[in-house]
Amino acid sequence: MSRRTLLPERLLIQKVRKNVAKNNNSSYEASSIKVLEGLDPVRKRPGMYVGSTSASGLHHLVWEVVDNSVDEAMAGYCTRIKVTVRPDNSICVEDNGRGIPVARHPQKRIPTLEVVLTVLHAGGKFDNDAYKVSGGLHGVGVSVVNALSKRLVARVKRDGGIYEMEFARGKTVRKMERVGKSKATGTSITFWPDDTIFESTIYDFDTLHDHLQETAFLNKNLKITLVDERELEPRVVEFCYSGGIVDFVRFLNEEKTILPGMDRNPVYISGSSAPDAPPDQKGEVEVALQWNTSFSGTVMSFANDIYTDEGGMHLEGFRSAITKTINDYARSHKLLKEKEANLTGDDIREGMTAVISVKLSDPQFEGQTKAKLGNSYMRTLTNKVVAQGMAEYLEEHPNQAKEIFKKANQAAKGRMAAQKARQATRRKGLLESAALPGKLADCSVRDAEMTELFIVEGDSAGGSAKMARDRSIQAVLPLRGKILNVERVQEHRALSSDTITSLITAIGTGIGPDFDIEKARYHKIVIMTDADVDGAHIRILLLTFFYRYMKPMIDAGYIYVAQPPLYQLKPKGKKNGKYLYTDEELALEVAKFEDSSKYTIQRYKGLGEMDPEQLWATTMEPKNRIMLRVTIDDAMAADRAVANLMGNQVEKRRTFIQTHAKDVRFLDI
Ligand code: 0RA
Repeated sequence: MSRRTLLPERLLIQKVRKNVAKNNNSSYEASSIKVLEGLDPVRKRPGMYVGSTSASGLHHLVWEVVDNSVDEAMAGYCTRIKVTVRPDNSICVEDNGRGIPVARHPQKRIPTLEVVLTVLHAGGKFDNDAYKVSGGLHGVGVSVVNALSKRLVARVKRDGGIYEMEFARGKTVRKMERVGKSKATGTSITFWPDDTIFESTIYDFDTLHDHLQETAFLNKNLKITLVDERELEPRVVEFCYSGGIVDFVRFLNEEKTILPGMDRNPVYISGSSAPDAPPDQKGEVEVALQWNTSFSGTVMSFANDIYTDEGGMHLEGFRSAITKTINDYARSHKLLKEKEANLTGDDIREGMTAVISVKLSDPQFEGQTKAKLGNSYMRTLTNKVVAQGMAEYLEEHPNQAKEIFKKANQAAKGRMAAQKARQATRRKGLLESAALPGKLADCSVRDAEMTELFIVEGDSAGGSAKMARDRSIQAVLPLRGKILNVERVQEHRALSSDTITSLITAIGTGIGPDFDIEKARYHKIVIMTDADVDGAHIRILLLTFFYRYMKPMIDAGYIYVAQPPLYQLKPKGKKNGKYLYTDEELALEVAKFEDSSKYTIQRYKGLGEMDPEQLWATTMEPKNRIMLRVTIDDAMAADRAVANLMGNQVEKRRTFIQTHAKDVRFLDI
């Protein structure tokens, strides 16, 4: 998810982490909170503070408030966080931390609670030795949430009392008052996102679920509850992981088969900088990893709980340590013969699931989406900690070490076979656009930005699509039969499949080390399959193919799913009917008639049942059609979905496809 831009300070409380709390005995006091600016800039340029005014920005409000509670947990004062979605789409975040201070702020002469919520960049001591998150939208402060909410109610239990205060669009509308007594402490923030700012103010359960679960994995023993009260029967989920990232790795591997002979428990390694390291070189490293039998790897890295989608120094250090220790072990134990080449990092990471979580005082986030950790000393530290921990693990677990080596060695063989296959196919020109597949009905325009490739199932649908299309900008590639499940075969096998090679050739980018998005022959690749279970299956296989071999195409937003209508409803005596795309739409339309003698319904089982004019008008004509853009928003969810669908657990796959065949949400669109 690209959700960060560089912001100078963490506002409310900086990301204070365990190591930090130790060095920093003085607690926050009202007087240490510095006042910088008012909230107008936030309402003027919300995108600068929460990334966007679309769904991602809307959800960001929740992450912001939750982050503050998590900070309380990290500082050792909070054990529970509860997030509730109310029926009116307001959000309530409650914690049992110390509570935001309510004492009068010495400079502002108003309650600190009010300062914290109405003043931008009012945070705890970011002016001296505090550890902070210097990048990201993370840590912009609850005042930003206040500014972007049409209403916000803060409730604090502290100093023996319960205090309440209310705001509207960042302005105080009810002064802080003591409304009761309590021996407990904690903060609850309820906010109603401003619908004049956000495109939509409807929260998505799955997005909240996945993010909060991830937060719980990264904060061992922290109990996070999510309650969705928008349905008749509230949905309640609770996350609390005593194993932290070890549980995270277990979870990521849940649908997969652990490498036989391996321990059920993931490998866990942790360490930190020397006690006498200078403050700007301090850090903590934690990793958990485990191998499964699949042919792809998943490595997720975090810095101060922020997902570093673009990797960075910690990831580099991790990778080189794993590659080196496994090669060293294989050499010294004669698993690798003298003449044999080293295993590559890719070989070793095939089937490896890993979570890396580092904590550091002053993280620098770089890269296109500010999701790449830039502090170079974290490479050295991560490398050192992981190399030492992994070497120890291998020495202590010789059987497991052998299994890991065997898996990587097979990957190496597969890689060499794939290289040969690629060379052979290249020699034959199979993946080059010069030899476009015979079945491809190409378009005449050559400017990729304007053109579209429709991938359809079978020759009959292919025939209709070819007749229906605008041949200047729309190309059609019919695929015969099922496409190979690329999750379950190695690349050289995939390259021996005609269907796969014709896809690669038609698209023009190549794959693997040869992949080049600049060579894409179309900027819209549209998967157009029948609206039945077979069609859903083919769509999922194609998505897996794109996910595994052409992920940048998904990231670039080039992959789409066409939405052909399911029904046509014709009122009696009328020539033209209405196309309907879902069962719900059909039910709504049918309800408008007195009885069933007043209309007829035609159900389209496949694209082949539509005549070309209908197919054009409903599904292919740019100005009328509905297409869904495929995006991978969340690496964790995507990987699990693909594993669920494509892994080797046939039963699970069948039920998943049956329940989700028509559910577009799982596509993460
Ligand atoms: C400033 C200072 C202190 C705590 C907090 C803010 C605080 C903020 C939030 C936001 C959500 N939950 C929160 N819990 C605490 C420290 C106060 C002290 O020293 O007692």
